[in-house]
Amino acid sequence: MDPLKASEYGSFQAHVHTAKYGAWRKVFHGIGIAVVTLATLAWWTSCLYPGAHTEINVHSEFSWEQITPSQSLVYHDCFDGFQCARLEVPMDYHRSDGQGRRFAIAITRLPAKVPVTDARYGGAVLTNPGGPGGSGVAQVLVSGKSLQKTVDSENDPSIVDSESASRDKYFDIIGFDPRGVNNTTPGFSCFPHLFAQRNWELQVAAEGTLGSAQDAFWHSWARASALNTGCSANLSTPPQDGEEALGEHLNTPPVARDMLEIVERHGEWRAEQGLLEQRQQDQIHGYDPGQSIVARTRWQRGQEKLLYWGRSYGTILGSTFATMFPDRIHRVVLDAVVDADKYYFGEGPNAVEDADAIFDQFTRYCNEAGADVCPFYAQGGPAAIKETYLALEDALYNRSLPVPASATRGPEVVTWSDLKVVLRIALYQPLYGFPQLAEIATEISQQSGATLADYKVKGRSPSCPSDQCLQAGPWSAECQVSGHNEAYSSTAILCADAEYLQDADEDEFRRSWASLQEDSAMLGDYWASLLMSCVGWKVKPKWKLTGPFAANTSHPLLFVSNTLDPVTPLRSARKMSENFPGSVLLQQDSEGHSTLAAPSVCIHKKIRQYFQTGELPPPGVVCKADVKPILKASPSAQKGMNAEDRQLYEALMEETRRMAIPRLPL
Ligand SMILES: *[C@@H]1O[C@H](CO)[C@@H](O)[C@H](O)[C@H]1NC(C)=O
Ligand SMILES: *[C@@H]1O[C@H](CO)[C@@H](O)[C@H](O)[C@H]1NC(C)=O
Ligand SMILES: *[C@@H]1O[C@H](CO)[C@@H](O)[C@H](O)[C@H]1NC(C)=O
Ligand SMILES: CC(=O)N[C@H]1CO[C@H](CO)[C@@H](O)[C@@H]1O
Repeated sequence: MDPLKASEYGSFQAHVHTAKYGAWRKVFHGIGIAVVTLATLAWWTSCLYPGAHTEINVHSEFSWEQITPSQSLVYHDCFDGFQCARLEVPMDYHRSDGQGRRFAIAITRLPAKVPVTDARYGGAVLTNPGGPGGSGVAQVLVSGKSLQKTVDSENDPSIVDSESASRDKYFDIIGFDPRGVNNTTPGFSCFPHLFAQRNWELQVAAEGTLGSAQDAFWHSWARASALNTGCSANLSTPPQDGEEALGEHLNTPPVARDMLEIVERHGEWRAEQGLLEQRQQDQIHGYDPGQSIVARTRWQRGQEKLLYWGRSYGTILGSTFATMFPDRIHRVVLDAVVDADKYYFGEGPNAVEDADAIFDQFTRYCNEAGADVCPFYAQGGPAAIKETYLALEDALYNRSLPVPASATRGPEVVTWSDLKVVLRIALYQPLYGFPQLAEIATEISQQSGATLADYKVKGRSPSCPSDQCLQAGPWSAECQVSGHNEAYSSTAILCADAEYLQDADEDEFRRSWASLQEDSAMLGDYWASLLMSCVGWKVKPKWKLTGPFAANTSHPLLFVSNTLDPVTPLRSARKMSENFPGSVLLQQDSEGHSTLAAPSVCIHKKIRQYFQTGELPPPGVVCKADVKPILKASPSAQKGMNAEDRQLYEALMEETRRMAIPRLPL
């Protein structure tokens, strides 16, 4: 398991606005306050109103159970301005009798700014936020508007002239929860109830991550075995003889097939809307002999094509789809590109090969910014800063830091593993994480762990079992709270995709761990802990691909990656692009994970161009990021911006702030 998930530190922003140092803090000021309120609320809500349904109903009337799953897309208003549907798909697409268990895929649509019947309607862009195990529904709720801002025409859709009608495109954004994730049913849990899960997680965190101590290896190994043996046994047991076992159908290829189903059903739905609109127009204006609305909304049955934007693990989903259905590609953006051979089969260089270079950037920026802005500044240049940091890690390794109780929390101990979490966030999201690392490392070097302790505590979410759960008993449906098993969904999907990880024995594991440590002193232990999360997992997926992940697609893919990415190195993007002839790799010159690491108007305008016209940038284009971590936004970058670019920049900056804490590995 990932022993110290970032989610346990979910509300670090809370402290940012009270921090003592540096100009960077202003950038995050606004969101800091919002998160304090949320974190406090969540704590009380979970103990006063146990169970997700109560929590959701406090805020809105909508709950997914209100929707009856169906084999066509039937949308219902939900979440204030969105539409939701539950699409029934077979668990096993290869089952020939048409019987068997089914998933109800949860789908949320942010409607396009024009009706689907409008000539300027561009289609539905499916998204995946990464993970594995990330919720596309949550992504659209949180980031849908920002994604739409990038892909949509920058022109105001309310102004229509003949030129705009043939030029400007506006898109739906559709997020879905993959099998095993969040609102898609049936779900699963590895624990009898949430209370047991939280207790487990506290112990995992207290024991420390791989590399944190001599005995950490066996602690982690034993925990992985205990968790996975039971959980995978549950997942590979069908509810009745002859029925499908959930765990055998959670891997990526069937999810790609689900995407095709969504795309087809969207075509069907669009055609229905077209027919209704045509009838209405005919009534008002007289019969249109050309039936132009029907014509342009027609369902191209069996030929509907995909529009997609996937990040990180979402690029695995995208390249898997492109391999399986190469003639169904219309627009596909793969952002923070994972090497499919490495992910599925463990073949090729380590994912973390560039991670330490990002840490080196931290020392450079900190040095350049100076002591006024970067509290961790040390005289002697970047090398001195690095040395100071490594010495700090070493000191913490043998001596955790005691942190006495404060007005808001109990006593805590701050450990080497805790600092490693802060470091990981810094490497994934430098814009936010570098300043945080500088602040916390400085405090620790002054023998204070208060900020880090606050951070740990605020990220925890204790949970009392609900009355219904207590009555129905452990493992009952009443004790399952959807949306709380993200980390375990992640494991279930990863271990089914990367079957080779299930079989690794101790020696093999120690070898790959050593190789990861060699490639990255900063992130090697963390990555090894992910690989270890499949120890004892025993579920064989039913539908799997052997590769290669490569194809000639009906429209070329657009790959996007950062110059330095901690877990999806540029090298992977180059390789994947070679596997898909005609595709282009667009490079964002920044450090961090995915385009969310830093705003780049240049990148997003290229992505917009691709969605608007299908046109790819020429090979070799490198776009600058508009902001550098620790150093402030480069004034020259923004000076050249017109009003529209400026707006896009603000939206991207907002998005970067929102995504400041990566919860899942990919
Ligand atoms: C921690 O303590 C052990 C045992 O005393 C010692 O061998 C090791 O070098 C120490 N590690 C660090 C990083 O100081
Ligand atoms: C699950 O989906 C709900 C919306 O139904 C969303 O509010 C929540 O954040 C999602 N949970 C996760 C862990 O993504
Ligand atoms: C793509 O098409 C070319 C030309 O027909 C062929 O040589 C190549 O093997 C194809 N690539 C893939 C990945 O299918
Ligand atoms: C849903 C399910 O199958 N739960 C089972 C998981 O494993 C425990 C412990 O073996 C069983 O008691 C549950 O019924």
